[in-house]
Amino acid sequence: MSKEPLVYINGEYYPKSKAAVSVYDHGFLYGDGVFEGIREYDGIIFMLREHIDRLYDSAKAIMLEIPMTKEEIINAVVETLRRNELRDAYIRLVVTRGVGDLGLDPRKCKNSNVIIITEPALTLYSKEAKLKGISLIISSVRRDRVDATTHQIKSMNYLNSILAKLEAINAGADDAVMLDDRGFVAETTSTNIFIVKNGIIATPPPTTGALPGITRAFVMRLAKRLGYHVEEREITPFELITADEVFVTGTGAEILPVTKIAGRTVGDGKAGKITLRLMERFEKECRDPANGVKVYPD
Ligand code: PXG
Repeated sequence: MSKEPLVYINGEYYPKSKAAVSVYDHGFLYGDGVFEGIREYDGIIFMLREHIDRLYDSAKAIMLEIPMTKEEIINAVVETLRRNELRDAYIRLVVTRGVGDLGLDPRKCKNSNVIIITEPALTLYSKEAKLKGISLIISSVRRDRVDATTHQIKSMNYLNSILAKLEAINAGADDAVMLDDRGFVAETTSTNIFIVKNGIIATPPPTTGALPGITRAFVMRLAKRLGYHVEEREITPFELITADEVFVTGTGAEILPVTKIAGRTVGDGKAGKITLRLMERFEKECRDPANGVKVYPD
């Protein structure tokens, strides 16, 4: 039998089958907690510091104290990967409010729980599937407002996204675009979205309630370095449907072309030129030690 993966919980390592938190944890009872999804490519944890910064920002927004320094968390992520001997992994870092009573008062939760799960990286999409692109519906479920449970906070409450995902599944599409409460494009259920029109790249701002994605920020910088004009601005559903190219970005998805939106074919129905160029560059950049934290010494 192959060795069971180890899961980090509050400084201890537990075999996967024994890794558990209490049913009184407010993360379970109320979705009261924050998380990050992170990728390791060839022994490099891509953009780890940026993910940790965002974790602390999310925690600050919900007044959740993380009982470790950023450096301690980085070391714990590195150690978990080493113990599991992983070079290409998906990392789920979760901080929950911890055990409380059945009321929702967070003051009853004295100790937050810090959990690090690492798994071999799944290839979500084959190369052909990636090039074929994905189909999106435009969901009737609006992204939560910035003055409510905005996705600027990467919290454990994903029902807003899950409702839209269910709608996509029921419609036979791969995923759903979510609009903000004014009707502007925000993002998909778990990726940021970009359009290309006449060679100019645009993506919606976080004021739509979209998560300020780490991949999004990286791709914006990369595109600028390659000489493209990149705008962060409001995008209407009309602009989305009539774009030359559309692609989504995320830790799991990386960069994925979108070839169908709400039944309309995007561009010529294939991955666009600029999208392909960014995908190609991204594949190299995510393995560059300059863009992450090394897990193993040379
Ligand atoms: N928007 C939302 C709502 C997200 O949850 C992104 C955008 C992309 O952000 P990053 O920082 O990953 O570029 C996310 C990502 C997964 C997965 O398996 C990803 C997320 C949540 C759950 C699963 O890719 N968040």
